[in-house]
Amino acid sequence: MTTLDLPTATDPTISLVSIREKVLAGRRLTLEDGRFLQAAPDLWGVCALADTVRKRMHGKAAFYNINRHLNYTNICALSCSFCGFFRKRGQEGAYEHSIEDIKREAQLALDSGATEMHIVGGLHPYLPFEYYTDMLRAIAEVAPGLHIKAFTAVEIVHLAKIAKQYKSNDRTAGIRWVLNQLKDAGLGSLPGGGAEVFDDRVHDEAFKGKIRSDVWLDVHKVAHELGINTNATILYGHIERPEERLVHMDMLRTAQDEALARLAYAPDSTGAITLTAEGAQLPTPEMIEKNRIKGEQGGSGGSGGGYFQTITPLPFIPDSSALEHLPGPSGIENLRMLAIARLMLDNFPHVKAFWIMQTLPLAQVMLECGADDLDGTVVWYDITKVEGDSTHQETTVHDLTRAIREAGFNPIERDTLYRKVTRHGAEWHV
Ligand code: V47
Repeated sequence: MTTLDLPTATDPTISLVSIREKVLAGRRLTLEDGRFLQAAPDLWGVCALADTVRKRMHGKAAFYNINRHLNYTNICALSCSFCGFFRKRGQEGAYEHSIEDIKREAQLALDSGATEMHIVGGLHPYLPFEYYTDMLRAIAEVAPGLHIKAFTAVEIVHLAKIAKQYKSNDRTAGIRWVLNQLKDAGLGSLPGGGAEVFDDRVHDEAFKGKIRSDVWLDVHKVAHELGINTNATILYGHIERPEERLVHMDMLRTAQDEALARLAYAPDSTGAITLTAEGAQLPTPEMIEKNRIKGEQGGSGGSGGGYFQTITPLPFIPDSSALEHLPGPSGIENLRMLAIARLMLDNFPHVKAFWIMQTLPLAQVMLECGADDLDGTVVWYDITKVEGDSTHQETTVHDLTRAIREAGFNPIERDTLYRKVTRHGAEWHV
């Protein structure tokens, strides 16, 4: 797709005015509304609508966290054409971190006051299953208060396979087994990566060999049933079509309806659960905890408390990938995509402008277009690099909060579960 290859909405009754009426009434937007938003010449009108929704959910709050990303290996059995990160074993630049390396990172995270470690890596063909549980236990030992958000759905399925627990006739059994093992070892939540675009054509052209949408959604569903919160992403601006982005968002929206229904939310007459309607209550950590306990006790009305917290639209970064010849999405397209994600995903509490991929200046503008979260201090990030060659990509709390204030919002430090963090010197609590 190029930025010029925009769809045209076919329903002449749809306009920004009709969509605004729906948004104000807290009614769910249709795919046809989405098509209109993708093509609407008035980008700032689209952003203003997304901003209305964001304000209704979060007021002037804009979230960030003190975190550390860790990519434990770039060795990967897959060769996705959008990815410039993977290496083959023995290839120049290939690496895998030892448990000792990871312990050192956890200590550095602890020393810097981080509340979260975000850990993902390639699908390493030889590391044993114990490497992953040892990694989690080692981090929990060094830094017991640190929330470990780790492993995309793609890695979870890979782990089920290397542990010989994955059966194609009952794949959720293997997924559940892995998630239970990881949870016991200290896993706190799942990041949203690996979703790419939920479409078989795009899958076969750009990430063949990776799990498909049904399996990605299964992993998140099982996590939710186990009371594990997760995130979601969409990787856009490469070979996908605008329509495929909308279908992807619609599939996430349906999966979130199911997760929230397990949290005892009442769907409206259309079956939709919109958190963006007047009076809609965001799932609170207390509610999640209550449902988790209920689920563990096998009580009625809640079989577990997990749900999707955040959607992060990821703009395709072409550098060093097999799709390097493509331009990648423009800043304007990034703003529109983020605004549409806010408007279509009415049952997602948070929309993240991941500053590493969007750049901090654009992420700052995105706070006016539907984003309420910027991710965190990050420190090291190997998967993509927008500026420079080093994978040291760190920002400070000072720079994050300044960016937020300058945009007219109140910076709120959150933990991974979006609880407000309060600090007293080196101590913090939620
Ligand atoms: O899974 C890989 C994507 C993801 C490229 O859950 C690329 O809070 C753009 O998922 N251009 C990892 N994207 C990042 C991710 C994430 C980031 C921040 C926060 C959260 C969260 C999740 O990055 C991968 C893949 O989908 N990716 N290559 C690329 N060239």
